[in-house]
Amino acid sequence: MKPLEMLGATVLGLLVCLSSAVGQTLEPCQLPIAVHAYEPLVGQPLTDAKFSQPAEGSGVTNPGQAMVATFTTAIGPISIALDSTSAEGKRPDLVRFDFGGSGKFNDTDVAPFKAESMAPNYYRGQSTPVSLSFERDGRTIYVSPRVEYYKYGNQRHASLRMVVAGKAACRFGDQSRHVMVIDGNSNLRLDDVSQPGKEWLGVNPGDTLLIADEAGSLEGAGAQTILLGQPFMLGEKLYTVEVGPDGWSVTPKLYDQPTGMLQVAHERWEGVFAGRQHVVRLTGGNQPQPVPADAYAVVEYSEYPSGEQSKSPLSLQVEAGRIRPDRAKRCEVAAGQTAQMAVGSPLTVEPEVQVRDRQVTVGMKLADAAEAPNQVTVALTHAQEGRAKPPQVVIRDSAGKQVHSGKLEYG
Ligand SMILES: [Ca+2]
Repeated sequence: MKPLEMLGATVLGLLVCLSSAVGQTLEPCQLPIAVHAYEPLVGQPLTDAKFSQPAEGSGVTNPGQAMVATFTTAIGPISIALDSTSAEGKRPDLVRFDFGGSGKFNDTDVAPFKAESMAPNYYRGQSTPVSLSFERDGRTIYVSPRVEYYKYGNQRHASLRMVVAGKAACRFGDQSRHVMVIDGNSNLRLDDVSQPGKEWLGVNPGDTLLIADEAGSLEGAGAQTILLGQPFMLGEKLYTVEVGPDGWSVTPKLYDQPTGMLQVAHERWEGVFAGRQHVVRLTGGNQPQPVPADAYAVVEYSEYPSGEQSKSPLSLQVEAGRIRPDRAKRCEVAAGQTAQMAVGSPLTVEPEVQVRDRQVTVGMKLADAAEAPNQVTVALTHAQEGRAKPPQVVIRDSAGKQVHSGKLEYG
């Protein structure tokens, strides 16, 4: 699974609400939106760049040095040119975007490109965020593209990340809610449902669905951030949304597949759980939550202090390690039943001591309640400082006398 990605971009989408589950026809909407850094969403850049020299008359400034990279997206190819502002430039300092994928960069949008690391045989950098738009199939698509590029000897690698989102007002039974779909897999469509990993436990990320609270806020305590296709509760009923075949329209629906309840017995947590067919992203407390009937394994999980401790900067992170899906420990959620998933605290600490001659090495293995230390990595994380302070170790002899004390170091 990719590391959690922060999505930060100013985007605008067009999402049309066609009808509700109870048959009301809604006004189409087209709203400008700003997507702030929603955490933690699953996202991934396009990395399938095919490189080529710029064609004759392609519009680059520095045809001798410039390099064109073309990516495949669901709406056709998109090309970028790593170019420079001066015809004599030795390194790229400019990215040109060709959203039509024709390899022509005359009068196209540009973004500054900054070097992050340079050596005689090595170069790495990324573009500065800019807000751009282009026309496709009669629709204006707003993007904030980010390009990363490195060249090592003759090897090149480029990635392109473009976050687009669409927002709509939808009617769910007797409730009106704004919803927003965020393109979590950078393919410029908003209809991708996340799938469980096939080879390794994890998620092939799709798109993310945000449901605003009653006040219209997508960030308020009553707002929900889930994965597209996942059911969600509104006014005692389970709904989902379906995105139309054009990838840009959404229809609310009552969720009619078998569901059970998943309970995690902690007060503040969030997690992504992969079943055999479904993937869910849940944010919760002690209350059971509705999920499609399936057998779920933990992909990632964060737990936060609650009550008086809630301002503590420490949190507990659990991530699935490399394990085949058929060997993963799973929590079976049967239709109509509630299942308890053991995950997170309490942690167990297992010292690992190696003695070689007069040298003693002390290690520590952390495991969470899933009792599967071979399947997960567990970390205590400090909100500002990253990793929590390393633990102190005191070694005593059989009489209880302290013979050594020290601090463990992160390996
Ligand atoms: Ca998508």
